[in-house]
Amino acid sequence: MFTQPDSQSVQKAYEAARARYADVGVDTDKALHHLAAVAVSVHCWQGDDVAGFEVRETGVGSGGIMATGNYPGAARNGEELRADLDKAFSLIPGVLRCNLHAIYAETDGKRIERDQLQPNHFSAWIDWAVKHGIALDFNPTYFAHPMADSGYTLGSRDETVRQFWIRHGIACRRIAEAMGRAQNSPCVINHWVPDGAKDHPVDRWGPRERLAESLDTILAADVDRKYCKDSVESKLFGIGSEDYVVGSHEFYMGYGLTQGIMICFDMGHFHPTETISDKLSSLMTFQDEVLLHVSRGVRWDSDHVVTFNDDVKRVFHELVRGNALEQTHVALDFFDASINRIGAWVIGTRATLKAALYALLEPTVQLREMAHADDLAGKLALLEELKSYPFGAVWDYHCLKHNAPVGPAWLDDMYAYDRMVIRNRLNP
Ligand code: RNT
Ligand code: ZN
Repeated sequence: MFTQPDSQSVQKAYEAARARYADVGVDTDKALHHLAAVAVSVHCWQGDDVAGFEVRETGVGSGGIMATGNYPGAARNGEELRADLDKAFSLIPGVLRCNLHAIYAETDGKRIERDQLQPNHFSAWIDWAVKHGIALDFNPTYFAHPMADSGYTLGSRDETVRQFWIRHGIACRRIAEAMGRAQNSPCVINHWVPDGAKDHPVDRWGPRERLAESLDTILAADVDRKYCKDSVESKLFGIGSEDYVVGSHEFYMGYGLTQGIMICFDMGHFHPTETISDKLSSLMTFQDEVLLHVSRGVRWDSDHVVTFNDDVKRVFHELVRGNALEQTHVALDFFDASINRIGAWVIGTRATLKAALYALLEPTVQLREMAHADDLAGKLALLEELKSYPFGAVWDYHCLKHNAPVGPAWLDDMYAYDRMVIRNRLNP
């Protein structure tokens, strides 16, 4: 349906764009070189609506996150999910990482409790990743489990529950360490717990004390931090935790900064008019690295598919302006079950990379000089003019160079895969 432009015209458009950008002091080749080093961590859970492969009884609560929609053909096992990821990755330019959750363990049909998970339950993932040269990241799954049904895990008053989740956290750090060793680079492991209350908790203090204590125990386990890099993720509210979330932004800022643990900012986890772009320079005045969950909040939902919007652009502008892109781990976190899931991945990842490139094409030095000279109208005017610069030609060239489809040509791959693979999952 959509034809790919021929490479010569992509190349020619790029050359014209390169000249336009050079006029304002921007080196597009250099920007593309930087972009190629941004390895976005693509979340496996968009591929099956955060269901996972666990052998477990039905009727388990979601733990405050929920994918809505019923687009057919969600991946049902590791092979299908990896095949879907392969397809999506082939439609995205550049090097990517893959982000897994503990519920994606492959246990040969056996029921293995989460506190008993081991690196070998992820060997198919590790083999796949090594074969494709993809680094893995990891997440303990502290939700969607009978032990999380009270709404509390690491902050629970019930010692049996709390200890179970502590053991899970430690088991997951060992798995992350094994992944890190296999790929010879750190595996980022992000701890997010759903703990909180629907309405009027009388004790907001105890759960926070217990959460801090639980994290202390998990992080004290004997795991090599060269391979396992921990982060903690806050949230404002979730489904069923509207009034109170134990792991709030302030809680984890305090915890991460005092304990030397990385902070994860999820773009959908703040007040509707609050964005994370302004938080980066505040946090990074005190800490070198940060993890992003690139996402899009829409009303109550924090996990819509990422688009190339102002919020995401602002995040990358901040990182580029602060020279912090290299210290930033860029991960995606959205799940939409109402659209083709390969499409969701490709849309969101390409949008994120576009935002990174868009920021890298800014004449930051010049803008800063104008601002410092109090030429504020000039600064604003240049920012506005840049919006109609031939950014698309530079992006297209990047796709071409990395053997990814240029423009909407990737949709034909998505449709074909949908017809041949996804729809067939309904009548095996
Ligand atoms: C939940 C957090 C968390 C999850 C994933 C699945 O609100 O954003 O990051 O979305 O771990
Ligand atoms: Zn998140």
